Amino acid sequence: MPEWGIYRGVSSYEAQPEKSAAGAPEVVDPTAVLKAEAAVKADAVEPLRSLAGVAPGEDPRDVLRDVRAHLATFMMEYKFALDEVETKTNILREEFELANDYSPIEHVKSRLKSLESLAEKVARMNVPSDLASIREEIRDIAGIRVTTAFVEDTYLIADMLTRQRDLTVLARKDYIAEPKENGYQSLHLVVSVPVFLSDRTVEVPVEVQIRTIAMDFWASVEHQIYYKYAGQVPPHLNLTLTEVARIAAALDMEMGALRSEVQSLAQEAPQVRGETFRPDDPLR
Ligand code: 0O2
Repeated sequence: MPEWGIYRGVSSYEAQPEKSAAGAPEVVDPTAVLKAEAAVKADAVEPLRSLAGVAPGEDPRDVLRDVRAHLATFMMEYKFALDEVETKTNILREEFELANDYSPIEHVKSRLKSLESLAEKVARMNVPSDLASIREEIRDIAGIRVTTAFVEDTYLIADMLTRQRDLTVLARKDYIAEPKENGYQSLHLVVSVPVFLSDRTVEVPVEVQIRTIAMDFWASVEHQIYYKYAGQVPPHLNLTLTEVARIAAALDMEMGALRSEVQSLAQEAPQVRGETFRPDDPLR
């Protein structure tokens, strides 16, 4: 059994793996994609045939074409799901901007996991080598990250999204209420979104990460350091990162308190708003 594989012929969640003539599911080792690609490029098909797991008589170029087609279908559904959730966040953002000239959403970024990163995660998590298991167990193939200015806006966005009837919340992890040991803070949701294709509707999971600009700044620097040291970050840098996370959390708290104070001042003395606090002010 290869480390991870795709069943040839599977193109939807419901589809069952095609059976080979012998009755066993026909599995293609996805590493064969890379190896067959190398073989095709190097024009050295014969020596690499067994390495690539290509049966005698089978041309690696055909295997490559076949595997690529199925992976493309697999990833396409995630791309469409990502488009759906991205559209939903953009609608919220634009609606807020039109109505208030202010949006709780600062930035929206989305990404599809690369094949390499997916293969690494499948191997690390020991996920069985079929697409159905990968779909079931890896739920961040499609990911969207929303950044906000204030902590309370992270919850506001999460509520507005999860109230939408076509989204189903599959998981929620609140690393803001309970930060990770290293200081990581973020609100994570896994939502399932229906994707309407020409011949079927599929429910596709999308991971949504919502966090403040300060939390996002910390996470992106920590991510770079983590990768630079391949996970073996020197202890003194880890200590500094934890300390900086504490400072970022304190900044978020201070900014939140400042906004609350300004809001209550504006309510108590609406005349103050004339010049200083416009109704479209983010501190409103
Ligand atoms: P990438 O490159 O963003 O795709 P799992 O999703 O199964 O790996 P878990 O613990 O169930 O693991 O998911 P969790 O805790 O919700 O975290 C998933 C994602 O959150 C990670 O995805 C990161 O994007 C982010 N994340 C979690 N912890 C940290 C952290 O300590 N530092 C930073 N910078 N980001 C974090 P990937 O797949 O690891 O990476």
